[in-house]
Amino acid sequence: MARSAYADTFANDNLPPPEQWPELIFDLPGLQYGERLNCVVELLDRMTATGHGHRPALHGLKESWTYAELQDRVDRIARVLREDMRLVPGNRVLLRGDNNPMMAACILAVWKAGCIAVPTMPLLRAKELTVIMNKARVNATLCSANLRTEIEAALGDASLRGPVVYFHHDGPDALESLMRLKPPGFAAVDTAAEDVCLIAFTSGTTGTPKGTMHFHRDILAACDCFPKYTLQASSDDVFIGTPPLAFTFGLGGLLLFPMRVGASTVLLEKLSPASLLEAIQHFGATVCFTAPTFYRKMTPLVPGYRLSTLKKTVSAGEALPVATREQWRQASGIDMIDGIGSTEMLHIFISASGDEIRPGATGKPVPGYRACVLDEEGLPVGPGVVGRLAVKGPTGCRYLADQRQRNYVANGWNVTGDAYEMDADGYFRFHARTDDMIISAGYNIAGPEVEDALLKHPAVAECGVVGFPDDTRGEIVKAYVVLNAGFQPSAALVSELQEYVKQAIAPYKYPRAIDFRESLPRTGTGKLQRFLLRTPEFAQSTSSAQSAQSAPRAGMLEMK
Ligand code: 3UK
Repeated sequence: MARSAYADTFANDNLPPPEQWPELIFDLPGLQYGERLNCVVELLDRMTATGHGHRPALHGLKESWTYAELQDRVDRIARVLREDMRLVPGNRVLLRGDNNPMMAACILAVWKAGCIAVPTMPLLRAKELTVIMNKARVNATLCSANLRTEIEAALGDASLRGPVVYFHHDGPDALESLMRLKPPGFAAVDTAAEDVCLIAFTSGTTGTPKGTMHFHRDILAACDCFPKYTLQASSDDVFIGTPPLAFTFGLGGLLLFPMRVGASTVLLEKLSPASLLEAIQHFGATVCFTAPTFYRKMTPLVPGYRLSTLKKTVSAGEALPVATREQWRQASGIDMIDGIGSTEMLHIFISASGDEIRPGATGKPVPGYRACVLDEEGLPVGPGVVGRLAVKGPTGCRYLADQRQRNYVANGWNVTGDAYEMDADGYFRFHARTDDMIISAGYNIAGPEVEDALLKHPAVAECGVVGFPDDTRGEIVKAYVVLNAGFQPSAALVSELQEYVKQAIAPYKYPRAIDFRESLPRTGTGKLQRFLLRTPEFAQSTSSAQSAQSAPRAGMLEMK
């Protein structure tokens, strides 16, 4: 391994032992990287060096920066980190901000300064931040002033976690003020390709969050697979979307991928389905990244906007129901690019675009990756058998000091925890998260398949299907349903929905129980919280759909 540039060896010291790493594959010509690599040199400095500096890079609510302007900000922040905050290469910097140009500049500056970014979701509370700070042994924090309350609560005795600098305010100690005092220019630290630059925490529904460690090389490798081969992005593209930069789905889709091809990206916070459509129209966006439920909510609003620039829409985070794909296509004329990615793999590794799309399947391994389905013994199974999805490629899982590394990596394969099936043509079809499979009277039933069927019914806006304890069957299939405007909960509607599912899929899968709700619990990254749907508390909570019709629906990725 090439010499690390890090004076602080914490990250390298806490990598899993080499025998627990996944196998890494670099068999594409575009994935041959040198031993020394700072990804910001490739993503930013190279753009200005090749005459691209005048082109737009980031658009925010109030400002737009060219590549040259972004580079100037990044260099000044890097100086503040090294010269004022006294950080050394290898130190961890906790980052906290909504999606906006300053947050993006901070992430890039941390990398350019040879430090390690630890981005955190804006919705996290002090308790969760403390866990992250302790696990990643954070040395300093850059935080947007509007999010300072939880940081202050988490820091407690601030001296323990090093200096904290706030941006988006105008005091003399603000990051902006410190930046103004700096001379321009900063030479990127000469990091090794295998120096860790990102510790991305999983949104972990259970247990303590896991820190996934990614190298400078991983950042480029993610850019050189999905965006290049599947998305086929170009420098004229204008990216937009909702996932937070602290979630690798958003970091890649809304910052790294556009920069890798010299495109521009729109970074806006607190987007709603209507304001995202408005922003697509206003900025002339061509590529959109968000999660299935957000597309579902945008679909009925599409006719109110001029979206002629929009060419490609990417859906990830959870399975894309066929009904959502069809309705989106009818409304927008665009064939959705579904893709499965994970924090561990950094980004999307199975997907399809254009003529390769097959509704109901996620797609095929993205060039650079390979995938297979494993049985209980860890052996690959043939087409048509449901088993555990396993992938490998140029990126892979390395948890920061975590025993659970052994659960994710087996025999060099990354095992994502998803139940998948490969068909005879090599397309991968999602069934459920492995631990979300419902077992009813001896049958294995995948909740998402039942959700797919229900979502095609005009009354159904959202739904979540889980197993519910039952004395005779072990579990029964239970559906929580959010109704579209104009539909009321009733016993007749329950029977109608049950009948509807029985007509669409094998009748034994129909939901024996249906409960109407005003909204369903989701994570900040847009995932349905199925584990909450399974709790007795949720089952017993009065259906707000019947008692309080006016309660607002919880917005997916609407950071409110
Ligand atoms: C699920 C999907 C079916 C699947 C992510 C794109 O979601 C991301 O990362 P997370 O670590 O979760 C990973 C898990 O989410 N999933 C994601 N996409 C799909 N299931 N179809 C899909 N298209 O269970 C996976 O194991 O939060 C997604 C890019 C970067 C990401 N981090």
